[in-house]
Amino acid sequence: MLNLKQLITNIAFDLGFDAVGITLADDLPKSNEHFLSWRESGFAGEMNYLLREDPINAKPQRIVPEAKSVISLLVNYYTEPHPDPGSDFGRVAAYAVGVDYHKVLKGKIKQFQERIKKEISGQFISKGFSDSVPLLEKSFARNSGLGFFGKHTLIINKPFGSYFFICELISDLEIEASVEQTGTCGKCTRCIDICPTEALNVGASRDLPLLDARLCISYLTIENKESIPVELREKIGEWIFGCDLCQIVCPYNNKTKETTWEEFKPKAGIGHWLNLKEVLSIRSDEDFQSKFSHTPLIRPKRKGLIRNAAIVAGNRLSPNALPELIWLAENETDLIIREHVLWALSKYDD
Ligand code: B12
Ligand code: SF4
Ligand code: SF4
Repeated sequence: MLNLKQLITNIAFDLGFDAVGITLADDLPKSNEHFLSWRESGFAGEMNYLLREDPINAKPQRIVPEAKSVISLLVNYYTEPHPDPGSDFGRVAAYAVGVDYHKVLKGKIKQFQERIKKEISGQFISKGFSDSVPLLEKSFARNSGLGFFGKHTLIINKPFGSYFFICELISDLEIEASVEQTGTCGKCTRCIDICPTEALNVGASRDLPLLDARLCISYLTIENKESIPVELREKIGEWIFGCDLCQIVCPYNNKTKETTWEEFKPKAGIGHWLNLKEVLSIRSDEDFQSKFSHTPLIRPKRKGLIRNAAIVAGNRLSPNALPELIWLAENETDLIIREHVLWALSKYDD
């Protein structure tokens, strides 16, 4: 007869999850302290969901009061990037090339809950999610034996590298905990050195870096709803949505295999490169919704994505984007879009 841990592991693999690990649903006082000091330094920027007065991020029993365990699940999203099609295109981070993972994983975690219920022939209390609850998902994934913290602050798993999503099921099931995975970056500092905005160079020690989200291209192009500081615009380079530079240079990602999840492949979504002219010519929120609502690119809304496209067009001096930039400079009423469009046009004159 299978024990509960084996049973749950088998169900997870059967549903297509790439790795599974378990940890106790206890508070993490050290992580909590680290999190509080990180945000007190201002590094959380304007991400309100990280700024709540009474943070529960290191306290799973604040999410499920009866919780005994956290099951962490890993989903590989990596697909080989397509070669750069040239200066008329902007690059999309690998996690966003397919269908919106929030939607896909919500359904899959529900199936996971239902399968467990069926196989243990009984009820249990649980909450499952990915990136939608204020829990320190990386700390719990590490404690579940799914990997270790890299200096880019992401979790690295042997053999998957770091291109994966983390999901959790917090429940009242008592399950034997997994053994933590050992691993370290050693003397490597490639991610810190490649980061164009020095977002990983803000801590007291390069051995335990902190990330200043306000400098990270991922934050600037996705989470930030306002103007992008002028001094950072050129550093954004070709990235229209998110950034992968600190993962691209990481030796742990050298042997990463392509995802088996069809939903995360480029043909299921908008792919690795976006045509700048096409983005800049989206005239209404409805038009934007119909193009992007099935993808993670919905998050910055029309305003944010056009802002990003203007920056990339200015950085790459895209010939095809130029007429659209001129049209927007003459007709667009949104002040943030206008400001970035004028900045982009000034680059063509340099
Ligand atoms: C806010 C957020 C962001 C912010 C801030 C990122 C950050 N590093 O904190 C921004 C917008 C910049 C961002 C960017 C990205 N994100 Co994000 N993000 C989150 C989110 C919602 C919360 C993270 C958080 O609480 N940060 C606050 C800091 C203080 O917490 P922390 O990093 O966990 O801090 C702990 C460690 O520092 C730790 N620690 C302990 N020991 C050690 C040892 C070392 C060496 C280090 C460095 C740290 C460390 O102590 C802290 C407290 O526990 C999580 C989902 C979630 N709920 O966890 C996804 C999440 C972290 N993001 C994810 C992804 C995929 C990305 C991007 C790759 C997307 C992209 N391509 O553009 C980038 C990567 C940028 C980077 N280098 O981190 C994945 C990461 C998966 C993985 N392999 O680890 C997550 C887990 C989402 C998910 N469910 O899959 N993200
Ligand atoms: S995602 Fe890009 S900007 Fe953010 S820390 Fe990594 S390299 Fe720097
Ligand atoms: S690039 Fe080097 S320092 Fe950065 S996470 Fe990978 S191994 Fe660690």
